[in-house]
Amino acid sequence: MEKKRVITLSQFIADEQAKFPESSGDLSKIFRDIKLASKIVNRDVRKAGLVDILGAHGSINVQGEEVKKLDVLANNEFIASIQAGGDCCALISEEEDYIRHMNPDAKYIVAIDPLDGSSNIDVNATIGTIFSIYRRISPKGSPVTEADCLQKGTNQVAAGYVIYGSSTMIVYTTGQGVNGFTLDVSIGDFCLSHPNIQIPQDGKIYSVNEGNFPVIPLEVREYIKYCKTPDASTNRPFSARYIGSLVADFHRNLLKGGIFMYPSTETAPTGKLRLMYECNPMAFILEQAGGKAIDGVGRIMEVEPTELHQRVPVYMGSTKMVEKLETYLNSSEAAQ
Ligand code: AHM
Ligand code: MG
Repeated sequence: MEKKRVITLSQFIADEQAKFPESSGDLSKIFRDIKLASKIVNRDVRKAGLVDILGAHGSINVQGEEVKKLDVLANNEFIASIQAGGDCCALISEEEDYIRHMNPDAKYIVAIDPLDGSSNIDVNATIGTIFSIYRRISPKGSPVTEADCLQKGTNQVAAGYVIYGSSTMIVYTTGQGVNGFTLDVSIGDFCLSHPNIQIPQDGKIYSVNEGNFPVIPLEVREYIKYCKTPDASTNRPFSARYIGSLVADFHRNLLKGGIFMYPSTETAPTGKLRLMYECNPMAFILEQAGGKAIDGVGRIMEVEPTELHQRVPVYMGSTKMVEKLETYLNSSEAAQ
């Protein structure tokens, strides 16, 4: 039997870059840096359950170093790797209050959520890293400005996530479709396992924190009731699946079809998830995979960012499911 050729992430990126002979290769180098950091974070995540052996956060480990929380550690690893690579002029992170300035002569900006869903670490559930890459607006060599870092999602050059699940994967887009690579630990490399991912146009999974049901908008409550109402012709009731870890919930819905919702609540009128680190990258991936991502009014990627840690309500997934939700969001009956 003919052996299937393994395509590694680095090979894939090199092949893609070769299609654009005028490209500088800087973006590929940022991917190299993200790949390296994600392998280190993967190693640390896999050791998370050994906290009693290796030491709890704040304690001193056998090397005499302070044991850091995994999300702080992940933040440090991604920053160190991207900074050392030298192809990024600034980085913004969910873990940091301010813009981190890097090489002023570089042209790319990275936005990152180094370890999303970190409350799931203690219970051994899937977590992830989410990233997106923008081209700076200001000229190279000048100081990076807030406007460089606060660009609309439509300006993303690339976006992706790393999922630390039963296996570790990188899923990313550069605007030419979405591809997924699984880490083969025996060779220490990510190999193409999910070429050209397309989200099913329709699905029967809805993902939402239903504990918030009484405090979310009436229109969304009505849509959730629709998801639960039996109707054989539309495969209802749908299944509720909610891990509480965006990357895990998103990845499942991307492969199987479904809708993920984090609406506004009475105490969090703009929802919980961050535009720059969570919603925009996922929206870019989804649209590239044939899905849809909205904030309840319009396209997520059209939202004008006003601050680094801005939150937005988000509804995203299979196009037909999001469109069905929109009929509720736009219905005047529900609003009364
Ligand atoms: P985090 O950035 O503090 O980890 O929070 C983000 C996480 C997402 O992964 C997940 O979708 C959401 O919070 C779950 O929130 P909730 O527990 O309110 O349902
Ligand atoms: Mg997060």
